[in-house]
Amino acid sequence: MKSQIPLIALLFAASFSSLSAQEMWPGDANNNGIVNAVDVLYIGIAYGTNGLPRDNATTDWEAQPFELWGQTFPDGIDYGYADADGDGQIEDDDITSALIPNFGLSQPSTTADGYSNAAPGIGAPEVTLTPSATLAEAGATIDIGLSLGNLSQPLENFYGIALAMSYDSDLVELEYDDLDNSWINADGADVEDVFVKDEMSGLAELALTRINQTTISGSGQVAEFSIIIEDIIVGLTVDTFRLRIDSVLLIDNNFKRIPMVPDTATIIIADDTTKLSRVRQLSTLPARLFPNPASGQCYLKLPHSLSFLKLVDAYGHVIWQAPPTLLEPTSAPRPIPLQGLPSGVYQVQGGNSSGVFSRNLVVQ
Ligand SMILES: [Ca+2]
Ligand SMILES: [Ca+2]
Repeated sequence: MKSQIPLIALLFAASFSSLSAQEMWPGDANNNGIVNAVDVLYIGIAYGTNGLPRDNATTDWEAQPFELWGQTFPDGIDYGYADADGDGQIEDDDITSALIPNFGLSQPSTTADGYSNAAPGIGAPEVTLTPSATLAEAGATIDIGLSLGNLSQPLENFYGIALAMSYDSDLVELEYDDLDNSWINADGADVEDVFVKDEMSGLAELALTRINQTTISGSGQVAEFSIIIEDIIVGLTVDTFRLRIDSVLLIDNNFKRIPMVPDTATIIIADDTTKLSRVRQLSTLPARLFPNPASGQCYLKLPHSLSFLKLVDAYGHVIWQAPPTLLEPTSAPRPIPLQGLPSGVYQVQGGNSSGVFSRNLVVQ
């Protein structure tokens, strides 16, 4: 019986505190228990609004009593939750001095953020990741453009977007490049952007929001990521990097959620592209080599454009590389010079962004 007394006191204290005061946690603008990119959208919607400052306000991650502002988001959340620094105004400081320092922090109990992904093929607008190359050697830097909508399906009434992403952080260094000007601020409006990554978990979030309560329509690139491929891929000669948008939340200025189709960027990384031929699932290009065996010269028949074409000896040494003119798409056989080569088994290797091939060639 003794143990029941503290339990009752605890329950009483808990219910008393929830009845007597509203509490907010700095940065958790939608009061769902966690600080993330979605909270930036709430600050964007309420941006510029004034209300009651908090007494003894701090941006530390702790519950703080506050008085309701009386103005609410469409889901009923009071604007006072968005005043992360407690100065009585929703503005940039709420992002820089509270939301970003507290990003990722949570309470034991959280509720869903209402991300709104659409399935492909149902006509929803798309968020697209476009890498500058899909096949790269270690050490390279590749840009990955982030686009919203496209020319055939522009976005109507853009106000803000939050993205939760995952990536292979053991393979690359991921950076975010803000585009000062894109279609989402083509009218000169200000845009707040927040990018946060966690290299340990390989999770990253991005929020972009207008802050003047008006929308804009359009399509195209709005941001750019760059990845720097690490030099060492231990124990592997080829690997696959993916940057995947797991969750997307696109809103208009009334916080109407517009479902979007997410995307994944895939880049094949090799410490040496000549070794790509050893990966069976990539050998998809229908290349034909003739004559074989050959002497003096042989031909490759493959209509696709190529990003590389080379002749490799049995030790993996590159004997010959095709000049750019030989990489263009053609229905004609591409000549491969073999003059002066010792007899033996060689490999003809080539590839483009959609695949690679490797064919054994016997030189007589
Ligand atoms: Ca939140
Ligand atoms: Ca504030």
